[in-house]
Amino acid sequence: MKKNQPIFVTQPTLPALDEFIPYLQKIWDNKILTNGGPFHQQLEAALCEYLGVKYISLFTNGTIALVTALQALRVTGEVITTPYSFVATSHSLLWNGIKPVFVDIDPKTLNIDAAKIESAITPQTTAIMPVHCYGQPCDVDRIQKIADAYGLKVIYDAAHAFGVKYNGGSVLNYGDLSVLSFHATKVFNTFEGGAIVCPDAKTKLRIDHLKNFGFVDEVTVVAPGINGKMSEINAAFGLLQLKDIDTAIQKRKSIDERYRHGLANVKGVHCLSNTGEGSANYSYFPILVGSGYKLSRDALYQKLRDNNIYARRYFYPLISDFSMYRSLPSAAPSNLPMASKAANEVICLPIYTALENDQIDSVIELIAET
Ligand code: T4K
Repeated sequence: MKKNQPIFVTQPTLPALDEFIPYLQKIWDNKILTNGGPFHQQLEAALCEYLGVKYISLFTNGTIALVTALQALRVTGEVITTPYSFVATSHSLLWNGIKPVFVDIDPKTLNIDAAKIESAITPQTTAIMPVHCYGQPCDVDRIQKIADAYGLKVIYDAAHAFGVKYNGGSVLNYGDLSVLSFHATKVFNTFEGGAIVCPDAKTKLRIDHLKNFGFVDEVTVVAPGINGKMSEINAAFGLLQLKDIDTAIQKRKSIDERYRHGLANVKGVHCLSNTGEGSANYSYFPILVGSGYKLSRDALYQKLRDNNIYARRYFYPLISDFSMYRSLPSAAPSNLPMASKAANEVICLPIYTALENDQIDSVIELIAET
């Protein structure tokens, strides 16, 4: 192990620098830097094929993609969502003048509890925004049934769900739209980046207009769009990354297995179960530190830090605990007991392709030692 080197919760997978040079050379040669250039188009096509989805629109990041997805479907009023996520999920609602309504999570998957959605629906509800947290698929069939029964849109925050399968197909094909993040900390990254996955050409066209200020042609603007375009340099990096994505996911799988094996007998530590073989992307390795463990969650978090291991408490605090959400009736901790418990128990352990076995073992040893 590289001594005294900090171990972060994640680190981007970077291809060899000289492999990127030919891509840069092409950008320099043709001088198209952004606005839907050739690499942008190639990456959209390559991702549709790799992910098994019909249409994809690339974005500058996942947050602008979420904001635009809501615009694309003209969502207003109230949207039912989870408090157990990164703030960008709910922030995208506030940026659209929409009121988030928080629903508690399922303690097994830490995703929105589909059984609790119906009782949160009001005449103002127009959509549901669930999150495939850590890449675990939501209860997509049940959520769709509820949406159909009440005429609601479903926009999945699929920031963690790159390449995740459900029932043999991409989980990104569920709901009206799915939104990906390609941030540096994600399984597949373009430095910064994101995308909206959509089922038909008409919706893609609307999304493409919205991410380009609403321009349809040189003189026609059809909507108050935003600048959400991915640049050529990010798209080129994505194309290069995609070549090795399967190897990267396999490496993550082996880290996941090593942690599970090493932590199996540690009292009070629970590893979340993965969904069926071949469907996970191993984007995070969350553990829940329960009352049966010898230290509090925060004491363990600090102990890891003291040993140069920068694990993270994703997702603590809950979104509903931040000042801009706290006064919403649905943000009351009594409405969100399972989410509150998870937020108080979770630690995401380091997982990334360059992590070495002795580094994983040192994390396990620190957690397991008595
Ligand atoms: N929805 C969900 C469910 C999300 O999780 C996210 C983003 C979004 C929507 C929004 O998507 P984007 O707009 O971001 O595309 C990170 C990421 O910034 C964020 O993308 C991610 N979720 C969130 C869960 O984590 P921080 O503030 O915790 O990241 P940071 O900078 O502390 O990085 C964590 C560790 O990663 C560092 O300790 C070291 C390592 N790192 C980080 C960066 C940025 C690197 O090694 N290299 C790097 O370039 O938010």
